[in-house]
Amino acid sequence: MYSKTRLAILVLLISVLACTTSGEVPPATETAEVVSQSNTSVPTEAAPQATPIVEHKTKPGEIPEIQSGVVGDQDSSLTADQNRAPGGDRFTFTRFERPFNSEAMDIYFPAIDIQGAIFYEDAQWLYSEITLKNNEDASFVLNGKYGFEIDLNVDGGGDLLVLASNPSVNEWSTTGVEVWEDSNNDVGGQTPTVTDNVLPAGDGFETRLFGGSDSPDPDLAWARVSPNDPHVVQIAVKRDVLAGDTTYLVGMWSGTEDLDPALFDINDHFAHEQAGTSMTELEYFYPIKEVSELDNTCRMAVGFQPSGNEPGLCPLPPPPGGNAPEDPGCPTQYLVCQNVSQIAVVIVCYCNQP
Ligand SMILES: [Ca+2]
Ligand SMILES: [Ca+2]
Ligand SMILES: [Ca+2]
Ligand SMILES: [Ca+2]
Repeated sequence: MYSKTRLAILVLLISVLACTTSGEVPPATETAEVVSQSNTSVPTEAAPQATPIVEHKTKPGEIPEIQSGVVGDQDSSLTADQNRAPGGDRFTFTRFERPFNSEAMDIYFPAIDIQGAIFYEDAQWLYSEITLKNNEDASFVLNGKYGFEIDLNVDGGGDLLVLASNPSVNEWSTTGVEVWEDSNNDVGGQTPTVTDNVLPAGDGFETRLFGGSDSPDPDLAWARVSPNDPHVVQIAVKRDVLAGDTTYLVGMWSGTEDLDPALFDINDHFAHEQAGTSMTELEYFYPIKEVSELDNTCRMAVGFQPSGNEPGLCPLPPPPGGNAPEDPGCPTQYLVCQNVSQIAVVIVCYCNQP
């Protein structure tokens, strides 16, 4: 009675440990540049609430050439005219595919429909590059929140959340960028990445490390619209947030109001009946209700070779001639993988589990 579920998954391509070079980023003591947070280089004369000038000492450069991870995600435009997602919305496993309005699901939001993402590292920064749906509409704007969640100790519970709201310019900017931490370790509840039976009263990501007026480091995180593609948002955060860790999981998010640091894990904060689903196959829960206008991806392993059992991990492709490792999110018999690149081995796995 169920139709096919497709989890579009790309797999870690190349693990790049903190790499290279000596001269990429000038030391903080050199040539401090002053950048207004409001992107106005000259304060206007009659601005009663002028944005404070923030002295920035370091900001990200160009995206590194070598990626540390790549992930795909469902394209909900394919079934948007049927007021449903094509797959990938598995609430109990913290997987969302619902770039639609609540209840009616008759408004599709291409600007929050993640198509794929790439993660990069260099000596000073972590970068995510999230591609939203190009709907061939000249009025397209990135008017949502975009970000990534880092699970440092690979236990399934997110530890850091980087969010950028309404990125609008092609220059790196700190405007609208926030970094949140789960200091008391309650994100994920008792069983991280899986809905808890008893909803815990957690406070999600409760500690804001960046984005307020009191940020200790005014250069911690940045975002911009890709200079090459208006459907792509690029976000950078200093790798200082990792506190020296080099092995972690990272997953991507987009959304509007429900992409709220205080609501994590969203599938512990809401019951499935409250949240609904975007998939008509799950008729008891369809349509989406209190959790809407939201999309995310599975998690990439960065800095290590995953075993396949890491919580929230994108399904691994089977080794040549072999079977894929058991994955509770996608039993082996439902895993379909293919190479989608002409120039490299880029394996995409779909989960056809009903
Ligand atoms: Ca998704
Ligand atoms: Ca999507
Ligand atoms: Ca964790
Ligand atoms: Ca917390």
